[in-house]
Amino acid sequence: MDKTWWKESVVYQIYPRSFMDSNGDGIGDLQGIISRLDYLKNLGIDVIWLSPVYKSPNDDNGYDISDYQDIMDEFGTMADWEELLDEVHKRGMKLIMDLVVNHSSDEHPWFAEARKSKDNPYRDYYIWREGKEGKEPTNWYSNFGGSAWEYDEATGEYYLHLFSKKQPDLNWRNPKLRQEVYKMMKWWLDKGIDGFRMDVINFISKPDEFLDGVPKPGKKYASGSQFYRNGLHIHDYLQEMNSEALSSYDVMTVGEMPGVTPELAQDYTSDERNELNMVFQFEHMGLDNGPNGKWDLKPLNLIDLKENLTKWQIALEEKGWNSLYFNNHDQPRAVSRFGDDKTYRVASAKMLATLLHMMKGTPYVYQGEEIGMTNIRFGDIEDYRDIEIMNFYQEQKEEGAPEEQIMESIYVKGRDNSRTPMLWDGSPNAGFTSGTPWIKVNPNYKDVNAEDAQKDPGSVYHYYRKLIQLRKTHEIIVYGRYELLLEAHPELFVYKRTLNGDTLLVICNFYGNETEFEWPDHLPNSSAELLITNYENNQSDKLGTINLAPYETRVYLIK
Ligand code: TEU
Ligand code: CA
Repeated sequence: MDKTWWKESVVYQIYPRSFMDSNGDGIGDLQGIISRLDYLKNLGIDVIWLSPVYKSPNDDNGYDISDYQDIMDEFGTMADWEELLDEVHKRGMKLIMDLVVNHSSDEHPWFAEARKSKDNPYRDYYIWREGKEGKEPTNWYSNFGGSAWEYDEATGEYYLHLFSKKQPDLNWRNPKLRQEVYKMMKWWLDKGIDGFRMDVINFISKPDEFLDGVPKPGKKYASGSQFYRNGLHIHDYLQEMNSEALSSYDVMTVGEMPGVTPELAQDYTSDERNELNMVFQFEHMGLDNGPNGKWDLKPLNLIDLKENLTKWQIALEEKGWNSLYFNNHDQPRAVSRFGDDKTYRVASAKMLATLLHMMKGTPYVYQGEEIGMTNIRFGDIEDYRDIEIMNFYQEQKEEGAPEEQIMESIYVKGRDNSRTPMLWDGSPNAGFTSGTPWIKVNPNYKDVNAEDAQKDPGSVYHYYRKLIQLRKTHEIIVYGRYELLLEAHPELFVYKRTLNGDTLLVICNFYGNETEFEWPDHLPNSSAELLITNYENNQSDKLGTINLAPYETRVYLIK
């Protein structure tokens, strides 16, 4: 397997709206990001992934783009962006941009043209169908609730939108559209960016024929995902994109792919196919979903997590490459979700970080994860901002669901959990803004903030720093072969990595109970060096039976 910079990197995701506000309007911006670059450099970050900063009416916080080649006014200007790229590069870091081309905004000039008439030259940039017996062309639901089709008066046809109705899906069957996208990509690549994260990129290939899905009992709409996820021409489009736009640049690509399987991921990411470098898979993010999807709450079973992550580690061992994440702007905070954000916030955040960063793949850190930021519980639905949350709330109300049940789902799974402002210090609004933030700040900012974390050697921040450093000094962390141990153990997640005769042993107590770990017979313990742990003074008891404290984690290097 080839060695490359993006395999050895740690990526940090910035959600610009919530990262740092420089001018007091309550909205994070590019100058704010620039002012915090030293913080990221000190953390050891190699690559920054910037969630969308393009012109957008912000129906979905920038994932609805009205101009792919300009900057959102609230975030600054193109000159600010150029300065950001420059400052990132000056510090020896790289910058990757979000590419959102499954859909545009309905305010994009292409769509404004397309909806004018059936024979408009841009009509075919989008997906239009006639109604079926006075109803939508298919019964598909949109990922944000309601129908995936919107009727457009002017021409009497429906357009497809897999997300909000302000996010019409682009028609990838149209070669003109594809060329526009590649041209736009090259325009950014020529500015010197270092790659793309591609939004729902495995949704771009739509079926030949639009057929109904099967609704769950009592529901009007059905999922159409079997028809558009990993669709018929997806590999052709990605290979074309690669040869037309990406292949002449040394950049990294990661495709966001709900519904991707390990087998498909091999195809998407294997070197010889020239598609993408990595994908974001979603299987591990669905392990705490009940049968009715993300809002249907179910506790995580550790055995499922071990089985799932191991399956991915093994599938992409020879072919392809994993991306490793527990957090992003669409997911609740991992420490609240899989750890204990009350009694063991610090210990469990460190354990989860260890579990992830010692696996084989490129780790992604989402802003605030490195200080152990937690979920929020706003009492009033008015304090939430996310379109997915708002639509869910309204739909549930209409169906007569009890308020407490709706709010509980939002508390546990809502996307705004990860979108509250970055907690920089203990001053009002946590140092994020001098004005009124666009979404409320997590009230725990006096206990959880970057300034205090940087001063405290025992903080989650310093632990991430160390994990990132270890990756740079031990090749085994990047390239070692993965193997799960104790697969049936109900409380421990233990695995090893091996490279050139060395072994890395990763021990994670996943719960808040003490438990024992027996040193495996096949591993010599005489030469075991403790590389990192979240508890003090436990080097001495490495032989034989190890007593693990709540959420304790240890990583040993055995030569
Ligand atoms: O998310 C894709 C996606 O599948 C989402 O529906 C995700 O599963 C959901 O937010 C979790 O409930 C991407 C972006 O990451 C997201 O922020 C956008 O809203 C979405 O695409 C549309 O662009
Ligand atoms: Ca601002």
